[in-house]
Amino acid sequence: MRVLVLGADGYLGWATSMYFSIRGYEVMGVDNYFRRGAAEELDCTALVSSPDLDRRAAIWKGASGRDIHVRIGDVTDYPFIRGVFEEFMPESVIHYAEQPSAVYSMMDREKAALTVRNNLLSTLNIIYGVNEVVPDCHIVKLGTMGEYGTPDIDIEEGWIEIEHNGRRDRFLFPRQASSLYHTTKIQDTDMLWFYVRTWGLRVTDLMQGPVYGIQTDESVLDPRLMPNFHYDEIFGTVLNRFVVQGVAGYPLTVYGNGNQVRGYLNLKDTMQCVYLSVTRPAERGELRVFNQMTETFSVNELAERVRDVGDRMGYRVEIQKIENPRVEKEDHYYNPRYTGLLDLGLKPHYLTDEVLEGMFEMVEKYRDRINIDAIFRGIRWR
Ligand code: USQ
Repeated sequence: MRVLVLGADGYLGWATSMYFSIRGYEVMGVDNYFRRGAAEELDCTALVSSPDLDRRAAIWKGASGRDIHVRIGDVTDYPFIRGVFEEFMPESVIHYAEQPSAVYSMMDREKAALTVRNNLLSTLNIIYGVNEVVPDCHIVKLGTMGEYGTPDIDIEEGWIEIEHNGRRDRFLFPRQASSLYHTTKIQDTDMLWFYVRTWGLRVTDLMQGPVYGIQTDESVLDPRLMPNFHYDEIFGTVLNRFVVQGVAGYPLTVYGNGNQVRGYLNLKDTMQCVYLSVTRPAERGELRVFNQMTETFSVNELAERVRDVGDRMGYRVEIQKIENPRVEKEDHYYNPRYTGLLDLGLKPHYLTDEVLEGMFEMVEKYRDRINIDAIFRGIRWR
């Protein structure tokens, strides 16, 4: 089976490419190196410097004996991506080709415009490419739990039945994001749902929470295959940041009162979830939605876990509550349903102390590369 991974240079994209490749899939990875370039420009490169995709594919071939085909180009360039569809004729396309950072999208007008243009046009071009070239191809789209925001009711898995004035219908669950980036993901979902209804595409939307982790079962084969792990304020997710802060002796940056709750998952579980979605595709004319997370934590709980494990390992980890640079609810109800992927067979890797210890050990190996100045600059939402 042919799987096209768009955004293959990213934290999730490269790990996903190897995950499918080792399982016998023919994989083509596409990227325009947007995040690499932006991270260089903003002086916040990843903890581990990873070779470009062509070189990583060659290292992967040496380590596993398998090929990952690479094409460098921009998914917002329609002739380019249509050409990729014609050449590779994928049966599944995994869409990670988006500007992935909430913080980046809130920095200034240019970055807001880039986020809108990149995320919406890439999604539109994939929809057109699939419909014109491979209409049966299954689109697996990385959405985000942040699309739902933090409503004062239980969060259902994508859909909700509403009874109104004695009649019932099923709708996408209401969404109200707290960054422009998250808002573009809502718009992506709306666009996909429109074309599912209109053209009968098959789509799975994975509403993913913040991911943590630095290794997968494939990346252990060679350190040059590691995911590009960000710990900076712009591209790093909170738990990855906290572990690096713990190693660097930088007080953990808890925003506001730290009661914000999100649904988290291990990078290894992202691989499983995407794989399960590809192997059990949505039907034609179906928008299937899964909430992709395995457990919930408040920021305070994460900080305390990192401090306790770090202290036991001989680090002196402090927690510092700082004024929240974001506009988000700090005290809120949070009760999402996330049973769909478990029903498909997901076997979660929960956040144990051993997992945190493993992260500390990996980060320790690269501590000389930690750029303290990238950890917190205080980029404000308003
Ligand atoms: N936070 C802190 N201190 C920090 C960094 C973050 O307290 O140093 C807090 C944030 O205020 C937020 C929570 O931790 O309440 C999560 O923040 P995050 O930076 O880990 O996650 P977020 O910006 O929401 O975005 C990340 C990924 C994005 C993905 C999203 C899933 O960058 O691509 O879509 O997680 S979710 O949050 O469920 O929407």
